[in-house]
Amino acid sequence: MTPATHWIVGPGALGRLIAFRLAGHVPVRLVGRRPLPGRQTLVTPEGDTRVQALAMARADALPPEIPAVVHLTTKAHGAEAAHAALAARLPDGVPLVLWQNGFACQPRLSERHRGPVLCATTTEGAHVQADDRVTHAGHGHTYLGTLDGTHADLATALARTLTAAGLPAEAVDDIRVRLWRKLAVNAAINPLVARFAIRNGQLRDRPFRPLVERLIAEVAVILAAEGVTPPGGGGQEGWRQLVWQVVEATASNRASMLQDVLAGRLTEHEAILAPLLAAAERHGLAAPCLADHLTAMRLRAAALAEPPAAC
Ligand code: KPL
Repeated sequence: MTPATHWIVGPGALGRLIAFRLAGHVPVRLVGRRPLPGRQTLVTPEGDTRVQALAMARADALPPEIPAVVHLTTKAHGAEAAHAALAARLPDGVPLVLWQNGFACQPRLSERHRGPVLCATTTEGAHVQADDRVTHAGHGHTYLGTLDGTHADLATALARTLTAAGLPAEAVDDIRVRLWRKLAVNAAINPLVARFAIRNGQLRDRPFRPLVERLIAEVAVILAAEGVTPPGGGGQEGWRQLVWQVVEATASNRASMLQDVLAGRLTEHEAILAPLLAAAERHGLAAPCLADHLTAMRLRAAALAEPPAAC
């Protein structure tokens, strides 16, 4: 890959982690709606502290350069607006990498963007500590590919660049399945922990365990109808094993959706639950537990959007 600038649009925890790691290898520019300090600190999973100057730009004041790649690292619900704000500025052919959870913006932006669109799914863990400080909480793995399996060379080159920068990555030809698998895990865990304000490990106990099992059962039937193979190829048992494995591995964590709720932010319910319910409807399947969670999360989102009552 030529060493032209990688734009990273969405300087949250993941965006800043990617920018920080890539910066020693390729030119990077962080693009956001508001200015952030140019000197950024990264706390590594090993507990080391690294300080680095990162080039920044405001989304409404972009420099006149043509990026080699645009990484979109906003939350899922911000991705399409962030892309729309940039699209007119980009010549045809600039590759876009979508780092969002769920399966909502990926098919839409793959249609709309005038260049190759890679989707990424990652288990890298990061959280923001301050405007100038991000913690890389745990090493993970990233898979990259286009939804239609094209542009394998581009995916391989980008995976190499990320790997060399300390973010192990692999080009795959089944990213659609991998995105749905992550979505399945998120759908079985996140709405419950967000609504009941519990850590992931508490799902193992009553009264939550049967609620997780019901969600897994609904997800398994929907994804079987969608032709998304469970991990290990093992039907509903494959989904159960995957979800409970993740609950175990993240037992002491507060899931991203709970963190969003606690911080008063919009959650990613539309990107995670709505695609499952749309698939259920396409296949004539009932999914009452998923529907109940989506309704509850939509009510919360509507309340967030309401102006405070005058008093
Ligand atoms: O990805 C996650 C999240 O926090 O969003 C896990 C911990 C796997 C739960 O779905």
